[in-house]
Amino acid sequence: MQKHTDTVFSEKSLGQARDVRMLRRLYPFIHPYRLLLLVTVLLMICITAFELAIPYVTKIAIDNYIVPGHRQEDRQTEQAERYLKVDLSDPDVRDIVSAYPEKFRVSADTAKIGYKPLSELPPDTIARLRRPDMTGVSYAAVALLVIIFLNFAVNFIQVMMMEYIGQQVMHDLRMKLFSHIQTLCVRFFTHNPVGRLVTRVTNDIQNMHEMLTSVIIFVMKDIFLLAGITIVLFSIDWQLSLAAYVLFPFVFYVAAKFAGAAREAFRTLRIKIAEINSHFSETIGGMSVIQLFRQESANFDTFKRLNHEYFSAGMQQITVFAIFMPFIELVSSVVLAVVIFYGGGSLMAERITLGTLVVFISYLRMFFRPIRDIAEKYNITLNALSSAERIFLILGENDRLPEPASKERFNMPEKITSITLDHVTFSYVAEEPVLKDISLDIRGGETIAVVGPTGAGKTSLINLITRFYDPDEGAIRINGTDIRQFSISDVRSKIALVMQDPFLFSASIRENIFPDRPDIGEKEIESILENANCRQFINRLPHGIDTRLSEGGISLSSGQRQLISIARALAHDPELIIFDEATSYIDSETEQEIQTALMNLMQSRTAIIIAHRLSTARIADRIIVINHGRIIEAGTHDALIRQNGFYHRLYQLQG
Ligand code: TTP
Ligand code: MG
Repeated sequence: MQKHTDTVFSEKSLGQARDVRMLRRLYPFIHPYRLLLLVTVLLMICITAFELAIPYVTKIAIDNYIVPGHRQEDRQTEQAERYLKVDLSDPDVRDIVSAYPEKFRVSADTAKIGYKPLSELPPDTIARLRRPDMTGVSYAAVALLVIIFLNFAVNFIQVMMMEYIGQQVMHDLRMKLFSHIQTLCVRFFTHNPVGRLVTRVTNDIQNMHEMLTSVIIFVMKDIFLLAGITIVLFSIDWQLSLAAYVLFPFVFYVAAKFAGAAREAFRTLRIKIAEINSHFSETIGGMSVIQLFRQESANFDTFKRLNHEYFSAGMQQITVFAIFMPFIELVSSVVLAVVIFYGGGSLMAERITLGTLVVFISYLRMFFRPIRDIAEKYNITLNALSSAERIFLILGENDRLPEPASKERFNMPEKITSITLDHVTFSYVAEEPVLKDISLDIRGGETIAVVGPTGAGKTSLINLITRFYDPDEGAIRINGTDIRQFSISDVRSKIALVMQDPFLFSASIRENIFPDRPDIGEKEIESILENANCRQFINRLPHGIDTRLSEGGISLSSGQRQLISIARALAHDPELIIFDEATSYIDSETEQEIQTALMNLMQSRTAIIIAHRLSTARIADRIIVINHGRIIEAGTHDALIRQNGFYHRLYQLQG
């Protein structure tokens, strides 16, 4: 039998998230929404186009209407001077032109006037001459408004769709994770603390959601935007673009360095918070021990150290960002300065238009925003990737007991006639067997008591019969068939287990006793409660059987919890009863109640009773004494007493 390797999902073993592979594993969850996702990507391309259009419309407004330049035509005659061209088909314009003949140069159906003579005209005349430009500017303004409105609308739709996809994917992932965790075997849960698993299903999924909705799609948008800006700038003026982009290799170099440092800082932070978490949950779990042994201040010192380390790690991370952000700010200013210097020169040399300079400045401002954002998103991404890694580690976890293939599966017999343990050896940890070569035959209807000192392996024996674990060697047979050849669920359907420390759910007592029988009649309930000796104390509770138990059934004593657990077993009506007696102190009255309830439960059933009190053991047909994982004595109470061995000594000790 192979030994399972212990799978412990600690923080330290993680780290270099294999980013791309992680996304590939996420893909099956995105797959059902791929069409929707495609639409959001298309919408995002629209949004990018709108954002790119805004400065471009400004450029058109400036170059065509606000500062229209017609100068080449007059180059040969005089030094370069800018002219306004007016249309003579407009009668008002014709009147103005004839009023100032010395200022205009008329040719065919247009007239030109230099900006200098134009500025000497009365304002209302200027306004009249420039009316077509004014109209153009209005069109540009309307176009801008339309673009902005469309951008807003498309943005809204895109965000809604993206969020929808994100929520859906996380919803599915959470379901998958939950149902997967439910199938894992008990061994897995002894290795993985509750807190950690809870974090997987809640926090880690949330982290991935953030990445999905705010990173992937926005990073795509950023990339589109950066590419779009680059293309537009180079097509407008490649020389000025070159000047603007000269610093970029350097920016990318620094960004890569930053990424490395940020990842390192992030990893440390992650480890530290995990340490704080586990320390905290341990403190809460062991609060009574800590308080009893007055360990508060020592415990606090440990926390103080961890907290301080976390603080330092946080500061380190902040420092990395605090350097990167202003650095990008600085570079963007330098690039702007270069553009203003070089572009300003080009403008004065009339190599480029004012609109071109303005559009360069606006685009470059837009250009640096995504770069700065990418830094922020990098953080979210790192977070999400390590969350994803841990989620997929659990999803990849297959620590289950093997189930027989349906073809080879045996049908569970209606009646249990025998339970056989055949040379069973078992260990939780390799090379440290807790059960050694146990052989035992239990006939149907027989009551067996198992006694032995603490740690002898009694509970472990039960763990094998209920198939929480499989033996390393040997076999357990029901009616001669290895229980590994039945389906686990079939085996368990025949068994009721009253645990040493019964777990009750935070639901009403009714739901705890009859979890799968909501339509059970009052009469049957009465008889089960009566047989389980629960009637009395349940009647004393504020809402009787409908009293809700707080989490873990803390509001009941351990004796009462065992009684409820016996009622649960009775309601289940099993073939085989396994009863693990509570080790905690129970007053003799409750003990008596439990014992009679147990007798009722065992009637005409096969029963294995782990007895800590020899008075309980006495009710059995046969007593098995276990010590250090071996059966050392077996027989009836009287026979064992006569044998004068281990059992006899136990008996004397308990007086
Ligand atoms: P148990 O089988 O729990 O011993 P027990 O039930 O006889 O003891 P008690 O009377 O106190 O209830 O444990 C046997 C050994 O197996 C012991 O060394 C602890 C170890 N063990 C594990 O390692 N993992 C487990 O999940 C259990 C139940 C026990
Ligand atoms: Mg035990």
